[in-house]
Amino acid sequence: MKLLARTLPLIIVTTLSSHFAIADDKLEIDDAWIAEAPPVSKVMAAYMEIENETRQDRQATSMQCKEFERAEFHRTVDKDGMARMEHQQVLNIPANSELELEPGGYHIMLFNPARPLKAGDKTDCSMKFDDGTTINFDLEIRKSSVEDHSHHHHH
Ligand SMILES: [Cu+2]
Repeated sequence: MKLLARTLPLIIVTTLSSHFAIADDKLEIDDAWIAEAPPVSKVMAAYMEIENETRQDRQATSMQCKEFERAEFHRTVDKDGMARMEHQQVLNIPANSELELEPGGYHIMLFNPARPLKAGDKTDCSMKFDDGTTINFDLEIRKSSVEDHSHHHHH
């Protein structure tokens, strides 16, 4: 007598995808604020942390605020002892890292406020990214603890 051995088809259910929950893959903006400026100021500087918790490099491509005509990405660089601002087309935030916008480094330049903004005020803003993500957030006006004269010579 012969026993017929049969191999049952092995069904492998792939559950790999559940290890990469979309909920943890995200971009975030924290601690967003504008340094208070004299009421006559046409230009204000904004700072924040942009966190990229995704596994891909991201670029912030544009920003808009309700009470400002336009926003630009800037970086303050030291050239021959002089603080100068360079306009940046985009802000790069590498995968699994964060970009800190702070006085003396990367910042957002906000032009032509619709009204004088003072410490404690807030304005609605949104930032767009290269993958199509838009993040809405509040910018809070705060008294700046850091002397930053670099914006006085803005053209
Ligand atoms: Cu600037």
